[in-house]
This record gives sequence, structure tokens and C-alpha cells, in this order.
Amino acid sequence: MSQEKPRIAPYTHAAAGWGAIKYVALSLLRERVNGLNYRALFYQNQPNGFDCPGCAWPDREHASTFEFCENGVKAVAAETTSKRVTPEFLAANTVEALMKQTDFELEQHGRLSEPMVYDPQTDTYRPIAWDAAFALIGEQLRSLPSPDQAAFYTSGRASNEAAFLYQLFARAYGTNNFPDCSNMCHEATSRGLPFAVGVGKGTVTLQDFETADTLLLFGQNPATNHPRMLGELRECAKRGATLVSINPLRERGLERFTNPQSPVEMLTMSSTNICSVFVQPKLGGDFALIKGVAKRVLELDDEAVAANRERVLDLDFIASHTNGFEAFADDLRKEAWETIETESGVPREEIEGLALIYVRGKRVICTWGMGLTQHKHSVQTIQLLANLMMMRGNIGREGAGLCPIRGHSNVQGNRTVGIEEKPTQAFLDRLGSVFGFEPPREHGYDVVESIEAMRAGKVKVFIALGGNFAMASPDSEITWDALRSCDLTVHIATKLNRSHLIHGKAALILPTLGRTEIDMQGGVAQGVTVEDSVAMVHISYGMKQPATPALMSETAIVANMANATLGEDNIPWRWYAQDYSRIRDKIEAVVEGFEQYNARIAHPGGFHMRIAAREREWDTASGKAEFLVNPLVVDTPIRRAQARFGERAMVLMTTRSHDQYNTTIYALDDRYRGVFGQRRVVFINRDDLAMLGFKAGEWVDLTTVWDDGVERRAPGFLLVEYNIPRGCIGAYYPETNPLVPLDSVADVCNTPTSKSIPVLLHRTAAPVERVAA
Ligand SMILES: Nc1nc2c(c(=O)[nH]1)N[C@H]1C(S)=C(S)[C@@H](COP(=O)(O)OP(=O)(O)OC[C@H]3O[C@@H](n4cnc5c(=O)[nH]c(N)nc54)[C@H](O)[C@@H]3O)O[C@H]1N2
Ligand SMILES: Nc1nc2c(c(=O)[nH]1)N[C@H]1C(S)=C(S)[C@@H](COP(=O)(O)OP(=O)(O)OC[C@H]3O[C@@H](n4cnc5c(=O)[nH]c(N)nc54)[C@H](O)[C@@H]3O)O[C@H]1N2
Ligand SMILES: [Mo]
Repeated sequence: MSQEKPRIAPYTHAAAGWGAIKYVALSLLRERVNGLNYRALFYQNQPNGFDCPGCAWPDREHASTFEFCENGVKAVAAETTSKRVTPEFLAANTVEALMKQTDFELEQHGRLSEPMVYDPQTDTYRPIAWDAAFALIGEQLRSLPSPDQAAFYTSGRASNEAAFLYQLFARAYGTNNFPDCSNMCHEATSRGLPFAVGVGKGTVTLQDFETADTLLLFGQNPATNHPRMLGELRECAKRGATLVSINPLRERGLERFTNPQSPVEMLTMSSTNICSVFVQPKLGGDFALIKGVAKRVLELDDEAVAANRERVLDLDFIASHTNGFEAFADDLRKEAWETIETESGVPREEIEGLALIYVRGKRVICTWGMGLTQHKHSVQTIQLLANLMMMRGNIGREGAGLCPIRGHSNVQGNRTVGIEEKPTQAFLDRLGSVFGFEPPREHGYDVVESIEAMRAGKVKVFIALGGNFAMASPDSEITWDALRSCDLTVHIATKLNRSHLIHGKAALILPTLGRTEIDMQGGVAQGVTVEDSVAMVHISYGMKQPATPALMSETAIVANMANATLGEDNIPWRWYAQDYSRIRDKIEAVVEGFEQYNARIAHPGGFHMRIAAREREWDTASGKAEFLVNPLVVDTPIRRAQARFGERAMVLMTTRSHDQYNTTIYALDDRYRGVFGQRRVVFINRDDLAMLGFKAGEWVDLTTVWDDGVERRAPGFLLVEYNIPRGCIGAYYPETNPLVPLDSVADVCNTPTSKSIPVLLHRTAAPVERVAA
């Protein structure tokens, strides 16, 4: 598959279907999977099985027959591979040599097998006993002049139990420095929505998808990133619901879909059309677009009043549940259509068409992904989307609501149980009183602030519970320097990745169990709990023997780090790690919504965390949902770049290919976008190719237009003509992270603006290996 010759060939089939099945067969073969893996797959998202480590999309009651998902299969195959990173392998390969390998190659070495410590004499990692590793961590942390010189990163796969113990450890130690993957992902959702509707989560459940008649899908690519969601969308489409994709790219996966679970569709080679309408704003144009739709809704309401027809606005909802509608309406009336059209890149007729679809919908769900959250004005855009939904009372009733689509399988749960650099005082009060200590009150560092603090010598110890910080973070060179300036870096991980190679003066790699593996503590197999994108909490049990006997669970690693640092006089860390139900009891005592936690997760499918907004209760300062007014800003980094370079300055989005999971590269294809055997491509509009004097198939370097005098260059990308708006280009992450300036962040939430970077394209020669091939 990936080893095939690089080529570009547009995809003409439906998404999923036989292509997905073929991929699965190949990925199982490639990972030299044995019989156990089929068993592992079978138990994925089953009542007594493990939660899929793939994504945070919910399951139907966890009780359906095997839910087939290509994404899940890839994640499980990657975790259950029979290949191992052994001490011999690491002794034979210096860090310098490993740095020359691609991320794809690093991934291929398999599972980490033993705890390892960096040896500067030989520039290799060598084995270390668990106790010695924990002692090293304890010594380093205790020797810091201030606990705020340590940062505790989390990637969203950690279970509630591991994450809760981890934040307790860091706070008992004395800091709120919790950079996490959310800071780079749905932070705009988590920070923006509470001011609007009182909660930073979605308001729908899976059942709402059964009765929704209109779905607006903003900026996400479910065929690749949430394949099980596609099954749900297909059911909606079959029922006759109207589905609209709002995305600069016309993602193939949203056009047609063959359900691998439907034998009839598979055999007859038929497929269901998913989206009937495609709106293609320019990158970052959603704010203006949504404003236009809202403005048109208001106009339609005015017309209804004039013609004495039924009102378009939900006046009852607005009157009894919201504040600020008049100011919002004034703002909409003042906005000129011309500005809306220019800034969104969508013609007025299309915006009016979208408004008509919206108002015809009796039950509207809107979903969104990274296409909305990774821009300068993401928070404002999401608040505006909430306003649009509130205009017609589309929140807190059946079949309608807000639905942010989360990434990592437990990223939402991590926040719920306290992975949060800006905790509320109420949370800290409860934590302190339950465990008998005074937690730190100052806000801690997020991802971007942690990198800045490392650079400034203010953070000296960096600990990562999962993830690949060096590759996921922006401004790679600066981030790497920051990590290298640390005294100690610690990575709790399942597989080797580049973050392990970009290390501090001292460095540890601590190998841990994956979701699929049996977690024995005190002679009893432990389950861990996770919260999905729609706030369902359920338990997950591993099914497979651990990859090696030396692995330790994340929860046990955290408990041992805490014990080595703080001792057990106040908190019996290892006693908690002996039986995870003890941790759940404490989560219940500290975090609202976990009443009878242990009893309720015993129920198949788990339980739903209460979302007040779903019941039209608003946890805002005023007790009402708020129409927040945000101006349309035209002075953006992109505009400033265009002022200097004219239309040659393009906006770059960094996005995922089909065969990757964030920084993990499974293979080199992006099937639905027609890219095979390669990743260094850039998607560009035909007219922009002509304007720049380039041809598809030529090669370019990309440089960022920024004003700090730093040259940011990503070399060697193949130009691919694509259906993308003019002035916009797309390329894959993480290859393009060196282009994202550290201080190019979203207002309010500090998320790197990975989907809107001003860049220039420079002609370059084809790479040597491509010329030779
Ligand atoms: N197979 C696989 N599954 C995954 C992941 C993975 O890497 N691989 N990652 C997981 C994680 S952590 C996450 S957060 C999710 C990410 O899942 P998505 O949210 O789908 O993330 P991206 O692939 O970055 O794609 C974003 C989509 O937004 C569009 N877009 C870009 N800019 C804009 C814009 O300005 N406006 C609009 N309207 N659209 C825009 C792009 O064209 C693309 O279709 O997936 C999760 N699931
Ligand atoms: N330019 C650009 N940058 C981005 C994005 C983008 O769209 N564009 N997207 C952002 C987003 S949405 C996110 S969420 C972040 C992702 O940032 P991260 O979450 O930090 O990155 P991942 O690639 O998901 O982490 C993969 C690593 O996690 C480890 N791992 C896997 N499973 C487990 C497990 O069960 N336990 C433990 N302890 N470790 C495990 C493995 O070692 C693997 O190498 O990247 C962000 N960065
Ligand atoms: Mo994410």
C-alpha cells in the first residue's frame, strides 16, 4: 500500500466500503497480527471490551454488534503490533541516527518494551529499573526551587483514573502547569461556549441524530477522522435529513459512503449520498459566513412580520432563555453584505440559500471540528454559531443542538477530571478538602506558554502522559530548542516517537499499557473509564496480554512518580493504583456529575454526564444563554501578509491525511483525496497555479510571512491541483508545523492557528530520490 510508487489519482468511489476492508486486511498483515488481534478487534467498543483508542465518537449503547471502523482497526493494529523496540535496538541506534528516520519509520519499530534512560556518553537509551526511574523523577522534582518549574503534559488518551491521579499529583506537588493536547485542539470550544451556554461541551446525544432533520457540518472530515460518525450521517441522509458540508475542501468522504456494516450496500456496490449541499468558504471565512446566515435569518423574520406569516425567530426561547438579542440583532443589521461576501469568500446567494436550509429545519444539529477551532477568531466563531442556533431555539430540545466533534478518545474526560491549567476555584476547593492539602491557586501554563517558559528557563522538568509534544506543537525548531533546554524530560508512551529523541539533559521513556491490554492490579483485572464526545462515560477492559511483562499501567506509573516525589504520608498513591474503583470514589467526591460512579459504570453503555444546557439550564453568570456580540475583524495576519505580497501571499491549512493518527503515520496514502505513497504535497487551486506561474507536478518550498525576523521554511512539496478556494492551500501536519509561529494563536484560548498561516511558495527542484525514481 504505502510502499507503492508516489502518485496522484483522484478518488472516484464511495467512502468506506471495500476500500476500507482492503485497507484493514493489509494493515493486519503489515503488523504481523496474530489470531489475538482479530479477537481484540471483535471486542472493540463492545459491552465487555475496550474503548476504541481511535476517536471520541460515541457508540450506540456499546451494545451493537461489532462496529466496523477503519480508523479503529488502524489504531488497534498499531497498538497490538508484534514488533518491539528492544534495549538491543536502542543500544544499536544512537539518538542522532534515529533522528534521521521519518516519523513513519519510527512508528514501524513497534511497541516500547522496557523503561529506558538516556545515556549521554553513548547517545543511546539504555534500560533502567522502574524504581531507579521513579527515584530520578522524584529527585529532580524535589530539587526544583519552585513547583512551577515543572510542566505536566497530557494527550487525550489517558483514562479518567490516570488523568485524575496525575492532576492530583501535580497539584499536591504544587503546580497547575497542565499543557494538554486540547490546547491545540478544541480549546476554542471549551473556552468559548461556557460564556454563551454555560458549558464547554456539546449539548446533543446520539439519539438526537435519529430525529434531526438538518445537519450543518462545519470544518471536519469524518470519513477519515471519525468514520463511525459517517454511519450515523448516512442514516440521517437515508431518512431524508438535509446535510450540508461547510468546508473549503469538497471532502470526498462526505459525498458518498458505502457502509461496511451493510451487506446489501457492499454486495450491490451501492452507496448513500451523504451531503446534498457543499458550501466552500475560504479558510477562516466561517465567522463572516455564519454572520451572513444569521443576518439573513433576521431578514427572513422581518419579511415574515411584514407579510404576517409565522415568525422565523423562536421568540419564546429568546425571551425566556437568553440575554442580549437586541444588541446582536443590531450588530447583524449593521454588517454590510459586501464585507460578509469578501470575508467569507461565499457569494450572497449561497449564504441566503444556507439560511433558507437552516430556517426550514425544525431540528438542527451543527457539528464542528478543527476547521473552526484552529484560527485566530475561533472562539468568536463558535460563539456566533451558538447565537445562530439560539435564534431558532435549536439548543436544548430533541434532535437539535451543538455538537463539537472531539479528537482523542478521552480528551473530554481528561478536562472533566481536572486536566486544566485554569481550574475553577470551586474545583480546587473540593480537591483540597477531599485530600487535605492546599492546591496552588495561580493559573498554570498551557502548551504555548509552556514552550515559552521552557525557552526562558522557567520550566526545567517536562513530563508527558502520552502524546508527541515535539511533533504536535507549533514552530518545531523553537519547540525543540525549548525541550532540549530542560533538565529532565519524561515520556510515558506506548510507541517510540520523535519527542523521545528531542530530550532534556536527563531523559526517560516509560513504556505503558495500551487500551487493548489487560491491566492487572492486586491480582484483579482493572477497567478504566472514558468520556466520549457526547458526554457518555463508560468502562473499558483490555483483552490482550501486555506487549511485554515489563510494562506498567499509566495509573501505576503516576502513583509511583507521586510516591517517589511526595511520599505517602498524606495520600496513599499506590493504594489507589491497586484498585481503580478507589480512584473513582474520589473522582465522585471531587467532580460534580459522577454520583454513584462505580455503580453506574457497571451498567452496559455506562451513563450520561449531565449537560445543564441540554435541559435549558444555563450555568452562565446571568443564568441565561448569552447572545455574545463579536465584531468581524479584517486586520488579520493574512491581510497584513497580503498587504506586503499581494495575492502571492496564500493561507495555509495544516490537516490530516487518511493514513495518520495525528503525529502517528500509519502509511503514506490519503485515499479519498487521491494522494498515494507520499505526504509532501500541497493542494492548490488551478487559477492560483496560473497566477503564480506554476504547474501541477512542480515542487515548491513554503515560507511563513511573519514579522519577527525568524525564517520559517518547510522544503519540498509537490503541487497538486485541487478543488479549494483561491488564495487557500492545504498540506499535512506535522510536516508543516515548522511553519506555524508560536505566537500565532487564537484570541482568548491561545490555540495555535494551524488552519490559517500566511505563506509564500517558492519554486524548487524535485527531491533527489524523486528524480532518481
Ligand atoms: N484517522 C484519524 N482519526 C483522527 C485523527 C487522526 O489524525 N487520524 N485525529 C483525531 C483528533 S485529535 C482530532 S482533533 C480529530 C480531527 O478531525 P477533523 O476536525 O476532521 O480535523 P482535520 O483533519 O484537521 O480536518 C479539518 C477539516 O476542516 C477543514 N477546514 C480547514 N480549515 C477550515 C476553515 O477555515 N473552515 C471550515 N469550515 N473548514 C476548514 C479541512 O478541509 C478538513 O476537512 O480527529 C480525530 N480522529
Ligand atoms: N499543525 C498542526 N498541529 C496540530 C494539529 C493540526 O491540525 N495541525 N492538531 C492538533 C491536535 S487536534 C491535537 S489533539 C494534537 C495531538 O497531540 P498529541 O496528543 O501529543 O499527539 P499524538 O500524535 O496523538 O500522540 C501519539 C503518541 O501517543 C503515544 N500513545 C498512544 N497511545 C497511548 C496510550 O494509550 N498511552 C500513552 N501513555 N501513550 C500513548 C504514542 O507514543 C504515540 O506516539 O496535535 C495538534 N497539532
Ligand atoms: Mo485533537
